[in-house]
Amino acid sequence: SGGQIDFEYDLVIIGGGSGGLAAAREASGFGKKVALCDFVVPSPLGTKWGLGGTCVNVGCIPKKLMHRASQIRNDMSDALDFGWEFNKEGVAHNWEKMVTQVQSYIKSLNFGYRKMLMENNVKYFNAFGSFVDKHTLKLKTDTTESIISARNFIIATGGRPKYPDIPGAKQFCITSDDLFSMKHRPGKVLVVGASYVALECAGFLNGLGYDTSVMVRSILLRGFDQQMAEKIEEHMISCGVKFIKNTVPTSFKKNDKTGAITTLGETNGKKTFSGAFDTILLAVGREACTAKLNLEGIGVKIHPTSKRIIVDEKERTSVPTIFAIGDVADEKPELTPVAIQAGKLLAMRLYNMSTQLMDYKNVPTSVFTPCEYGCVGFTEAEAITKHGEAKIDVYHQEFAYLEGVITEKAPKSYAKLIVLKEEKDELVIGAHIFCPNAGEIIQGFALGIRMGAKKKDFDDLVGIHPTVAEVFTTLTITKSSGKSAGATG
Ligand code: FAD
Ligand code: NA7
Repeated sequence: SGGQIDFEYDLVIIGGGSGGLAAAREASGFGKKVALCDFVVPSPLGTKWGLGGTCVNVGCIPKKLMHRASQIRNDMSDALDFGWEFNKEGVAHNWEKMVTQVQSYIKSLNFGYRKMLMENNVKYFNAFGSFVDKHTLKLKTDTTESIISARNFIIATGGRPKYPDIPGAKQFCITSDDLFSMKHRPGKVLVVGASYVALECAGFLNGLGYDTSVMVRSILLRGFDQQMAEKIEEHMISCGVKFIKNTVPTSFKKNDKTGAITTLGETNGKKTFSGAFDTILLAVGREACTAKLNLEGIGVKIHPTSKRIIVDEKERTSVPTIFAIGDVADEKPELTPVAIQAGKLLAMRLYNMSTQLMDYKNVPTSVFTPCEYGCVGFTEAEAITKHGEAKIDVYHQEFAYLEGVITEKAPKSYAKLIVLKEEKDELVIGAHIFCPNAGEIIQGFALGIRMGAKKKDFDDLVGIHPTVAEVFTTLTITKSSGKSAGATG
């Protein structure tokens, strides 16, 4: 009727990760006929996993659990300072046991997502999707091929680790896709790259007792506040992580007798590095999964260099019936809660007459290095670029948190608030904290900043004593005053 074509599904979602699963659940809740396909192409070394996408299988979840595993080592050393008595020599870590425990939890999550789709009447295909035309998708498994049609599609295919074009890279090196299920102990490790993924993995590997070096091409944590990145580096060095700066790898060669991988590296075209490692973890960025979807064939535009899908504020691609969310969408923060929120709001706009757009501003985030870093809003450099140096100020303080004062190895913590001076009571446009559990702390303050909190609101807020978070209620020293913000002890 009315010239409407019948499609098998109202909505088909390509990719069963954070964003795809959230959109599927929400859309089916509005009584729509929904299908979702998810397929994990094995890593070059053959690693694969179940339903749930990057976060669940090879991202946030195993990463955070291994971060915790490594922190327990610090807790044990702190324990001695707090009067616990045990034989330190008798303490050892069993990598295989940790991996088994983490992987068995992941399996339970994979099962939970299968169940969730079933309970919500979402048809699940364990198949790789690619477009035939704007309304038709080809589904391919290792042995079968089929076709389904839908009125609308959401592309939520995420990304996968990049490999540098260097001899031996794909043959001998692992990425985060392989690390969390690796059956044997890592041994002596080289991490290549300085993104948060690189630093988090280096942090927990070192914490678990493995000799760990990080090869850095330029700066640490591009895109993050650079003063905070320096604090992370300083603390990681104090924990024993080695940094090989201004160096890129040029080749990886495996010694078949010893199993060691010899790595050569160079600085400005000159050979400057040679070292042998048991494990080389490449963490040089991620590549959006757009190449095999036949996007050019149906007119969905991707960004020429990032290869990510260009979307408007409604997550609409250049083909108006096709949407893209999560890591595959261009210029969006690559974070699980961002993908989930975008998927949920998109389904509500499609099927529940909502007009609410995803707000990509003031998304808090945390870097789970040995001492964590949490932030929301502008970095100092971004604030200066956007508003000019004269209009901003920074309240800051270095501090020793109470739990660390009687232990030997506590990191020096640091907090800062970036404010717009011209606004009455000074609008807070960025909050940064480097301390244990920074992620837990910044989450709550992000609400304040989203709601337009002023510096005066932070000052009027009564702290909880003694906590780390209370530092945000007592900041009085500005950078412009030139006064020292060093810890007073
Ligand atoms: P994904 O979760 O990647 O899901 C995409 C799915 O689509 C995958 O299952 C993929 O196999 C599948 N797929 C791809 N192409 C096709 C196709 N053609 N057909 C069928 N299926 C296909 N974020 C945080 O918020 N906090 C963290 O602490 C954090 N830590 C991370 C640590 C690591 C090591 C990594 C790598 C990432 C981390 N992230 C973290 C980022 C987070 O994992 C991603 O932002 C999030 O998973 C993106 O969700 P998505 O739905 O866009 O894609
Ligand atoms: P990013 O942010 O893309 O960073 C990749 C890192 O790897 C970065 O440190 C790069 O150094 C480094 N890199 C890239 N190519 C090479 C080569 N060939 N050799 C050595 N080092 C290299 O990483 P992610 O994709 O993991 O992060 C995704 C998002 O998370 C991103 O949007 C961030 O905002 C947070 P560089 O700084 O370019 O010199």
